[in-house]
This record gives sequence, C-alpha cells and structure tokens, in this order.
Amino acid sequence: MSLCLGLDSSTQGLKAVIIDPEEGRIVCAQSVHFGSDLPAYLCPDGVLDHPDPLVKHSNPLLWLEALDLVLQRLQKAGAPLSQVNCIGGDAQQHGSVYLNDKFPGILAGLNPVSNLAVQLTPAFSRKTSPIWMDSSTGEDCAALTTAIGSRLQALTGSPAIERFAGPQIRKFARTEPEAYHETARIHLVSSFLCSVLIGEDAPLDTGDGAGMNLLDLGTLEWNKEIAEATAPDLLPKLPKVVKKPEIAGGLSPYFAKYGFSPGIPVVTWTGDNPASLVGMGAFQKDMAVVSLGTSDTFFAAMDPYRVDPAGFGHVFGLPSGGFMSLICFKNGSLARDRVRTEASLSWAAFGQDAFNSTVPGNDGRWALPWFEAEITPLITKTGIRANFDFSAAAPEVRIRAIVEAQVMSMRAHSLWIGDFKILRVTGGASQSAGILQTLANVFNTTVETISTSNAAALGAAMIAANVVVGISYQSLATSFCPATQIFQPITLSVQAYAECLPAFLDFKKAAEQ
Ligand code: XUL
Repeated sequence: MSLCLGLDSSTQGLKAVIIDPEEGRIVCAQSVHFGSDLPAYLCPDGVLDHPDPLVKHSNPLLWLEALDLVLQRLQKAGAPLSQVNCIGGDAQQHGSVYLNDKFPGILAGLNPVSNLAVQLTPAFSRKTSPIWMDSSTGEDCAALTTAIGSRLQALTGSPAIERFAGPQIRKFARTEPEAYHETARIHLVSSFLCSVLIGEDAPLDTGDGAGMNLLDLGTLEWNKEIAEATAPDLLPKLPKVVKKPEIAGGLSPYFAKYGFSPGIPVVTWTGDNPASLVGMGAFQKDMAVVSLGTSDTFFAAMDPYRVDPAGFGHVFGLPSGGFMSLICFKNGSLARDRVRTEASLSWAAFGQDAFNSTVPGNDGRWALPWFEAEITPLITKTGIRANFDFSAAAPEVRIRAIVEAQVMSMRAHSLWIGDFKILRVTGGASQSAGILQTLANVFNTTVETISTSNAAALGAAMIAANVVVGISYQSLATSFCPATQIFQPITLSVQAYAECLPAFLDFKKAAEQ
C-alpha cells in the first residue's frame, strides 16, 4: 500500500489528509485551528492584531507549532504513518518568511527531542510574516508600476498588487534596511514549510511563485529587472523555482518521531488555490472553481494565456500543467460570519431559511461587506456599503443582500476568465444550499460540490501521488472528485438576476467611490 499525505497550511488552520491513491480512498484526516488550538499566539483568525487596519501579519512560529501538532494528532488517532510513502503540501498564498544565515544549519540539525518552533526561533531575520490580507504596500506598488509600467502585468501575470510578496519585500527593505540586510533567504509560506519537512532549503513552485510580482511567466525564472526595482541584492535571497512539481527532498529525520519511514519523498509545495484546483478535479475543460473560504476565490485552468484587462485578476502556474487564472475577494467567510453573528442567526438560516423567505434580486437591496480593506475591487476605506438601512432590516434580508452582492460582484469581476458550463464550489460556505443556488442562478451554470471540504489538502496529496506514485491527474480526479450535490439554474431566477444586474453594477460603482 502506498499512502500519500497532503498538508494545507491555510490562513486559519492546518489540515492534513492521507489518501490511498490506488484504492481512491481517503484514509484519515486531522486538523489544527490556530485560534482555538494555539491561543497563545494571539492569532484567533490567523492574523496578529495591529493598530493599522491595512497591516496584516502572522507569526511563522505558529505555523511550525501547528505542523508538529497536526502530525501528533495523526499519530494519536492511529493513522498508518509508517505506510505514508510521499508528502505534498500547500499554503496560503503570498505570505513571505524572512530567514537569516542560521536557517540551513538549524534545519540540518533539527533535534527530535525538542519542537520545531523552539529550534527555529533564532532563524528569523523578521519575527512576523506579512500575509495575503495585508494592503499596506500602496507606496511600493506605485514605485514598481513607475519603474516597470504595464510590462509588470504582461511579464508576471499581475500588475503590482499590495499583498504580493514583491511589494511586501520592497516595503521591508525600505522600512527595515538592517533586518533586510540580515535576510539570507525569503521563502513563501509554502516553500518555507517544505524546507522544514526536508531539512534543507526547498524550491518554490510556479503556482505560488507567480504570486510575487517577480516571476517571468514566459521563462518561469525570476526577472532580474523587476527584482532590482524591488529591493537591493534580492535575487540571491530568493529560492530556486521549479517549472513543474518535483521531489524537493527526503523527509528530515526529525519527523521519524511521528512514525514516518526515513527519507520518504516530499514534493514541492504550492499555493492553496492551485492545490484546490487540482483537488476539485477542475483542470478539465469548461469547469471553474469557487472557493468560499477566508477569502472567496474564483479560478480556472487557463487556455490560452491572458491577463485581466481590469488589473484585479492573476495568472498562476498550475501544478497539473499550464496556467490558471484567479480572482480573489478578501471579504469572504469572515464577513458572512460577522453578518450572521450580528443578526443572531444560526448557520441553518444562512444555509437555506433566509433564502426561502426572500426573493432573488432582494427587491434591489444589496450590501457589500467590505469589513476589511478589499482586494477586488481595491478598497482601503473599510466598512459595509448598503443601499438600504442595513442594521434596521430583517436578518434574512441582510443575509440575501450580502450573498447576492458577493456573488454578483464575483460574476462581474470574473468575466475576463470566461464562461463555464460547471462551477465546482468548495470551502466552508459550500455547505449552504442557498449560496449554491444563488451561484447557479447568477452565473446561469450548473453548480457542483464534491465530497471533501479539504480540497486544498486533497489536491496536495494528489500532486504527490502524481509525482511519486505516477498516477495520472485524470484518474485521481475520477476516484476522488465525483460530484456529490448538483444545483441547476432556475430560469425565473436567472432572468431576475439578468434584469437587476445593471442596477447592481451602478450601486457597486457608487460604493467604490
Ligand atoms: C489568492 C489569495 C488568497 C490566499 C489565502 O491570491 O490571496 O486566496 O491564497 O487563501
């Protein structure tokens, strides 16, 4: 039996899933929630408190402690870790980790008697890591745009984007030049955790590497001119990039304490969105994915290569081959949950009840929940924008107002990606039938879910199974990703949304001012 472990280090927690790729079976799964399981790190939603609402950092030691904890949980649950013969992984995209020259030595000498967080503490040249929710690099994006112009988007797949690692590195070098100077290696969360697993510096894949504004998607190599415009002496600090997933190295002897066989192959990690695309089996034609997680994302395999004319969307490498498009909305599940809690409603109301007692189009009442600075569209002044008295309205009206505004905004911003016959939906909110039916009606497509809610961790395990066990992505998708729930568009509702779309777009445009 050859089992594959997939690890997903997301914004709010770490998930692990073990699959038997030959039998097409999920063997077991475990998870760690950063807020409830590791409260001492003061990151309840995976983010440290900061007086500036645009600054969003996390503590990289939290990710390490979570890695030890999830493996411990697998071991305690009796997972057959000695039969795992390869490991894959993915992480929240764009977060950057700053390491000094002690990093390689510490990795090489990890002592199983102690834990990862304690041993790696001296390896950081910057104690915190800016993550994808950070919008504080406006000045750096402007400087990069001035230096490189529209070629930045043509070359890297995205214009200068606040949360991308390049502008974040530029801000660090500008504001903390000494600490930048002490930085020997800058990893993304994915390549950082992969390095820890293999006990040496790991390469970065193009799925995550493309989220930096530094990678030339024509050559799949770092762009020297952009690197020079980003920060002094940057190229030697960046990890090697691999053109497609490969074995990054053998598992470090440190992890033998959990029962793994020595040196099993660890495959290069990727970003959570590329991994989810694979885990949803959505590399097939005519299919796009909507991931309703901390962020809401819309993405699809891309053919032919193109960039978003409006400048919000991105192009990333796709681990199963070629490229993928992606559009990201920062105010996803946390915004929905805030509205639900403020309205004192259960998840059942969010799931269906609220949608039964209101009508598609919500009589023209919409609310854009920009509680956090939004990415798509770019909004730095936070707050909810509604065209009615939101707090006085009935809870079910508030819920429909939020969900319809989110879904119609997603439709408007994803038009450049194309039209699809099937939307596959994942993430916590994909359990809401009301949200799934709204997606089907607004997009006028079939909406499907698959059985796992851990699409990213599953995708990471599938990537490892492809690289190490040699099983094709198509056959992995046939085993692991059959559709479980199917929603068809309802003609009358489709018409209702088509009719109210112009009014919604006017409302949205006014809200952006
Ligand atoms: C994608 C993005 C988020 C993060 C966190 O560009 O910023 O989806 O990957 O999930």
